Amino acid sequence: MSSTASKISGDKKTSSGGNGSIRTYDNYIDGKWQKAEDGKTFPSLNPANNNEIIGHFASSSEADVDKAVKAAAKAFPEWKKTPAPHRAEILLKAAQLLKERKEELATIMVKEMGKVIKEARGDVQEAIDMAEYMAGEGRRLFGHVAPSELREKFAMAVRVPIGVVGLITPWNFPIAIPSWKLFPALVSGNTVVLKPASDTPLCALKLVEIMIEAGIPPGVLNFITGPGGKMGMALVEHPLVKAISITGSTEVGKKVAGRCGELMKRISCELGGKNAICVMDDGDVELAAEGAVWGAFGTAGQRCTAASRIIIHKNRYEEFKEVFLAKVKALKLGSGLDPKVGVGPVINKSQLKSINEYVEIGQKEGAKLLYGGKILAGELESGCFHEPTIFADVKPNMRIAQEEIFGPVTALIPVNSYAEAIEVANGTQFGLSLSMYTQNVNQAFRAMDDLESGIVYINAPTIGAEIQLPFGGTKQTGNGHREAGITAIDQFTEWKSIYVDYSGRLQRAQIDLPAK
Ligand code: UN1
Repeated sequence: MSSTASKISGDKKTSSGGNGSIRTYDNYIDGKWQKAEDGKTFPSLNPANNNEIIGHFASSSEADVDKAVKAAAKAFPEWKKTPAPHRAEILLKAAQLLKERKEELATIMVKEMGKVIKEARGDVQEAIDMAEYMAGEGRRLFGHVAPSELREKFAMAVRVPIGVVGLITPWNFPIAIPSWKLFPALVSGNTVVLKPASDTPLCALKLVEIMIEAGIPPGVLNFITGPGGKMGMALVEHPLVKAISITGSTEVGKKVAGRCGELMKRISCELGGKNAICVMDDGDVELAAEGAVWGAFGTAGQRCTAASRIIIHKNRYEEFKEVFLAKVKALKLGSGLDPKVGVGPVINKSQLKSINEYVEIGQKEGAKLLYGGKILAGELESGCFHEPTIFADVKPNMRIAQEEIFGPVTALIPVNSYAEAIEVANGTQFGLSLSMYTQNVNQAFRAMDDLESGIVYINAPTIGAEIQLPFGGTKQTGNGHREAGITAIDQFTEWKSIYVDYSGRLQRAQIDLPAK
């Protein structure tokens, strides 16, 4: 499949801000790079140094959303008819290109999003994995065949695409999460309007460039940048958009889901988490502390699955605290491009402020600030750096143990028993990822039953999901859908049940019963 689309995004401009040349990037609609209708742009900043502008991006409005959706609707009939194995070839080619550009993309990601370089490589790798997995789906997309209750009648159920789907993606996994939505949506035969987070438009744009190079036909993938709330709702409201998939905050997700409910549109939400690691009295404390550092402070705690609570059996509490604290003290904070750095900046100044407000809230609630708590001043002040922060002696009902902070802050909660650990772990409005460290096989299996979350880890932290398994959560974390794995296809397909009667006579189901 070939596309006549331009592979180069946007145009070049020279800034007057002393940063050298800063590019302006456009929307990609109907196979063409184009400016927002009203010509407005917004900057994307480097979170490690807000004086550095990564690029300027189209600040789109409803008119651009409308154009993108119409282009996707126009492209849908042909894309739907394109055999799935051919659709999949584009994903396989995209996987190849992602592999070739892994280092380049990871470096862009560190500059635009802030995560440390190793993790940025992992983010790109996750998109490669997803592209390869979903390319395989092109030769599966299994439906089912069931026996008919009547003779000479064939019964089957097949998957069909939904139509134009709107994908609203977050900044914390700025290539991986768009890929979780984009690849299954495309291989299933939908056409797409992708609206990435305003903090990380360049990462998503780079993925779009790869899709163009891989041969995605005009109109099948449209890309628009701009203010989240307004454009997100314009996508939801547009009558030609048939489904929305969103990853974001619970507050925004509920609003979008509510409106989709009224409009009878398919909606899949992946929202907040308040994930916990439980360390039991028979747990390996050294291993658990190592896992907790990674779970709580990886991606500066900005994962939906971040371990923002660590629930510890009282018999191991002091020991865990000591080992954990020593490891956290050894973490280096700084630019993610420095390979020695373990914790990078958080995404922007407003997140930085909101994270730091939780430090105050925790102290007012009576939790003990064991370590960190401050926004970095001095040399790193132009960036958004927050110290890794540990609260000790936290009570399960405190706000810092109930609300999603989305930053490098974790709460140590002592408990008296396995039963109490489970009660505390399950005792929030969320249900994304829960983990338990125990050496007791019976207790491990019991925990797999008892932990109420979409993802459970045993002897591993709350992060580290692989793309071939469903990803998502229970309770207020989502609305029952799952991303990744085979379940991703469910988000983006409708079932069509088909009966073929080749008997040549009228046969009536439920009525023409076999003679007794
Ligand atoms: C997220 O938590 O926001 O499971 C996504 C992980 C990654 C994806 C995380 N594979 O840690």
